[in-house]
Amino acid sequence: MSVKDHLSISPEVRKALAGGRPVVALESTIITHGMPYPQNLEMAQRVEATVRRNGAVPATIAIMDGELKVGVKAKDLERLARGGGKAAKASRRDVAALLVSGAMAGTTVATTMMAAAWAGIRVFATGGIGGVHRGAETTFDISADLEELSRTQVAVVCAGAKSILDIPKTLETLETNGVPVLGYRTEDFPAFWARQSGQKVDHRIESAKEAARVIALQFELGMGGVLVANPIPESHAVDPRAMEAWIEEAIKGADAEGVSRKALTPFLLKRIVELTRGESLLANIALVENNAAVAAEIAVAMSKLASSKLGSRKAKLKAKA
Ligand code: PSU
Ligand code: MN
Repeated sequence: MSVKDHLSISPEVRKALAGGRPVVALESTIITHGMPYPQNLEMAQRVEATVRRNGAVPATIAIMDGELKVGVKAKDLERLARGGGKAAKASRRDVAALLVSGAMAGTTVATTMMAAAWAGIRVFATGGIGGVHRGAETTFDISADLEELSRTQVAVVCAGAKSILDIPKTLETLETNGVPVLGYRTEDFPAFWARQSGQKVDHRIESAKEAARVIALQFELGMGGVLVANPIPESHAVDPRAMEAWIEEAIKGADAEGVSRKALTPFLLKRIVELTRGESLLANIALVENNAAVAAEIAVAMSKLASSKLGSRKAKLKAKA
């Protein structure tokens, strides 16, 4: 049995992959733990439509009914969104246990990357990645997303990392792990709700085609994942100074209530939505959609690149014969 036998890939995604057509993976923790119902469902549906509008097939990944699903059906998307409150949050280490228990779970960035790579999907869109939490020097709370990026050949398009994290330490860990950080039309590493974090990216890229070339080469060289950092649209960015005050308040609340470990990110996100009276939620939805569009463009460029390489290899063989 191969690892692929443990995936339940939808017919549409399977067909697209077999034909070398562009596919974009989407995570589901953002649905189950990142946003309230019904905004989470609306976001998930809109993001899938955005991927399609930009020429790729969406593959939302989740664990349900004892299956690791790659490309969930419309009905299952609704179950995930409605049942979010009761769903588990599946990190890499939870997958086997959840498949045995049959529990419903949203997959984190780390787990979605792993499943995407197993299925043969190379591009993935999310909101923001997990990272090194503030105070990690005492709590050791560093997201499994960073380790996964170091070993799994998937390009993750995100709006940087949330400023609830320690962004310099997050970037430092990505460097240690050998993960290239590409700024999409920016030199600044974005901070999720804000377009800039004050930290620089390693490499600025100007187009989806340029991103596709870097990603394809990184994978040909046998290296791990790539992070594409795409800033939130200007129209939805939140003032970083106001944000910082709300973040500090949310972190204080988590400390006071003793919230830690895997519950911490969902707690902070929820609290910040309350403190910003929904402004952070609107921003979150806008940036995920923006990332989905760029991810689809990159997936299209990667599939063109692969077919032109295949074409020139065939032409060379023909010339030899
Ligand atoms: N970004 C969002 N909303 C989210 C998350 C990221 O805009 O809900 C989720 C992602 O699934 C990410 C996870 O992988 O939070 C990180 O959790 P932790 O810090 O526990 O690793
Ligand atoms: Mn954590």
